[in-house]
Amino acid sequence: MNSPIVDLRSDTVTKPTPAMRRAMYEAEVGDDVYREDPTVNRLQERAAEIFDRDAALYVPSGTMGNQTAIKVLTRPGQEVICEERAHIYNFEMGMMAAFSGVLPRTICAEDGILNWDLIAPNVRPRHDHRTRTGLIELENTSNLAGGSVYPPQVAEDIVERAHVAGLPVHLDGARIFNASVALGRWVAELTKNFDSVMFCLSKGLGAPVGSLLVGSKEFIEEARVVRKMMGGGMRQAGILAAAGLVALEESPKRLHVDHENAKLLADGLAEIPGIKIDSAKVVTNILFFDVTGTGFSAPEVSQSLKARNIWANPYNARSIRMVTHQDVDRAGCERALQVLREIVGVPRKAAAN
Ligand code: TLP
Repeated sequence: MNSPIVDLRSDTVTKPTPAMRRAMYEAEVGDDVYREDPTVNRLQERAAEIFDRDAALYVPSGTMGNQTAIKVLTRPGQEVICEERAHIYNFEMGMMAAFSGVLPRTICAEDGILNWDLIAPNVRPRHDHRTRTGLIELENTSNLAGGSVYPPQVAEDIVERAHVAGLPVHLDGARIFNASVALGRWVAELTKNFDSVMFCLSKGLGAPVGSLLVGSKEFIEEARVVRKMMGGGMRQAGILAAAGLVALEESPKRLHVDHENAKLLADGLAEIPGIKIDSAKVVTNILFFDVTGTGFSAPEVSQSLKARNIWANPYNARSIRMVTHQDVDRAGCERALQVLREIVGVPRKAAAN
């Protein structure tokens, strides 16, 4: 008999829980472009309350949330400072250039964690010859840096100094609840002075669709216009928002389990000959490991894993990403480790079968 699939490709792959499906079935709906969907309104009010902000806006995806914020907070021809592994730069299809007419100015930082000393030399004030900085963007947790978490004082310091320099700061908080659980701090504390915050319901929180932008009333009103420009006015979206409400209330309580499972994977991987990972750096639900020392490429290992129902994507020729979430349990992670040991423990030819 085939073992069940253990899908470690991303926390985006989760299926709605029975409670979410029930809430979706029972959701009261209306036309959200007229602001008449009571369930969307409730989700937005609840998000604003949890983040201790004036207002929130439901958007179909994290990408739309980030790009909406960039559009509202910048003018064409400006630069956006971000870490070189930032999702807005690498995975949002060049949209900051295509839609907002801005350029990324990327900075490489250890573990994806920027600080003001790294940012300051890259800030370009108004000048007769040089492109001007319009926005600073942080990502917490940092996806491509393996789910790393901003120390709260470092993020606070960046925001404070950016504001002194007259610059807004946007937070890609797709996984801010993972940061909150890892640090034992409320999301409102971790995000308090950012000009805009995007967080996802459809990553670790497990909802099928949707993200939220939170910020001031003025920011959210502008964001509403931009969402409509992008075709993000979703009409009877309460059907989706209902699952989001369940995710927002219930899922943060269980994220520590995903972090424990990621740690279990990281510790197990660190013991497999040829695999390189610093398991001390795995503090949330994402990990990357280098397979070069096994003699196999990352795509080869990924293919062999898939043949045994363990799904994990190669990030490049050398490394593989694994992400834990509500639909993988400890037993699944143990099986992933066992299969990996078998794959890299056999001679190169046999393992490719
Ligand atoms: N991340 C996805 C892929 O796009 C890489 C994943 O599988 O991790 N910000 C961050 C930090 C993200 O990781 C993601 C999605 C987004 C924004 C965009 O969210 P969606 O997919 O809802 O547009």
